[in-house]
Amino acid sequence: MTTLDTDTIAAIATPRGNGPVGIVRLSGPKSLDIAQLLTRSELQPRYAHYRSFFSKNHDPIDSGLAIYFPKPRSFTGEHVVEIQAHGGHIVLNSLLSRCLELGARSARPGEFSERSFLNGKIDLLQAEAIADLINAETETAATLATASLSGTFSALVDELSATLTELRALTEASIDFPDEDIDVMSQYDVISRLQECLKTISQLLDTVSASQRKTQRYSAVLIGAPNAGKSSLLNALAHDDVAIVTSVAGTTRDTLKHSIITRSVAIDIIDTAGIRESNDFIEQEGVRRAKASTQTADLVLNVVDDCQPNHIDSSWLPDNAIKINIHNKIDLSGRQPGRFNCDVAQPCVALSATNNLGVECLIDTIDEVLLSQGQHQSEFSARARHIDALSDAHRLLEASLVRFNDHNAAELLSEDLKSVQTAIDSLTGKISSDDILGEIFSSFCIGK
Ligand SMILES: Nc1nc2c(ncn2[C@@H]2O[C@H](COP(=O)(O)OP(=O)(O)OP(=O)(O)O)[C@@H](O)[C@H]2O)c(=O)[nH]1
Ligand SMILES: [Mg+2]
Repeated sequence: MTTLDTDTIAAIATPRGNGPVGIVRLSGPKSLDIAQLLTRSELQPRYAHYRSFFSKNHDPIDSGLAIYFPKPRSFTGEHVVEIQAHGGHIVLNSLLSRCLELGARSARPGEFSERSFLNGKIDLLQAEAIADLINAETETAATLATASLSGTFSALVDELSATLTELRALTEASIDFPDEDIDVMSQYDVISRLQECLKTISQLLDTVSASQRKTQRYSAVLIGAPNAGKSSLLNALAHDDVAIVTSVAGTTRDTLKHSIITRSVAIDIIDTAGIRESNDFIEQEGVRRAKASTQTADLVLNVVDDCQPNHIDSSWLPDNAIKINIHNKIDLSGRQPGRFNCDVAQPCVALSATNNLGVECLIDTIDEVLLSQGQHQSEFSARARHIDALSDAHRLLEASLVRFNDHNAAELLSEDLKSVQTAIDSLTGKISSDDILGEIFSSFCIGK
């Protein structure tokens, strides 16, 4: 991977399938030539030309807009042309094939963003934010990705990196001029400022972890006695008839997963077999699977029939399980839909799955319970890679301060600070191996 890549790349930049408009994007030195041959006309910079697009045999493939963005003021920093045509896959594939015939090559997934990064148009955090914005499943995830894309996260990281550069320089100065009258380290408060950096990294770690929690996909498992209405509730949450519902106790055997999007989170809801003692081997296996699924779930939705609230023995639940108690069938019991206090530690929601009463309140409660897990404010989108890099930086800086305290050796501190800065700079990609870059960009979609 290199910034000197001189290939011209092309890809369909709009989703697969048929739509009113589709875009083929070109980037690289031959983009303009290719587009001019395709349109058999001259293209002015930044002007939307309405043109016909021609095949090798001079037959029109389609007509639409061609826009030329000369380098460096383009998304990739290279010459870019966007061809907007009708969005049928035959048309777009014909246009792409023609661009390839004229000298472009097919872009790899994420290659446009990769070039944008390599040409210094965006940093790695912003490149990742583009992928996060495209893949956002909730409004929260999209808002956080937009903040990252605008550079909020990058600015904090760059500020931290600049401070570390300054403190490294001061540490080096104290090694180079040991006999000077002034003690550089104490005159410039190097150690206390490094302690401030440690605090900043720790706060950033909290923010990033909170962001990751907000954008992760959660799982919630429905448990309860047979016939409590677990499968009916899954169907109500899914707005679809995904699970079999009957009045026979023990209907559900397999665990059944369905994904829903609440206002703020994407969540897999897992329906399970009703918990009871049984001699039926198949039902026993269902109960075993129901219990096992609570071990990895983020949330337990404990469903009881409000007419006969026989709570199951739940001593097997993980100690730290986060639980919402759901009283179902209130159309029969007469209880009002919504939150009520049956236990201060766990929210209780009264609802009727089959009459769709109180289900919205349950969704709000799920959001509230899952999102209240993080005390810290999230401001931008974050990935495991960011948490790893910040954790590394924190660990290394903490250790280097301890070492300096023990040995008072500026040489050692200077070396240590180099590693801290490498970890911090890996976030924005100032220092990144080709392997890491390859891994990040290959997870993007083609055409981005
Ligand atoms: N009146 C009323 N009936 C309900 C409600 N929810 C579920 N039921 C009925 O209760 C019975 C059992 O519902 P299910 O959703 O299959 O219960 P389950 O907990 O999945 O049962 P198992 O799969 O056997 O563990 C069915 O006859 C449903 O129609 C409700 O809110 N009101
Ligand atoms: Mg069921």
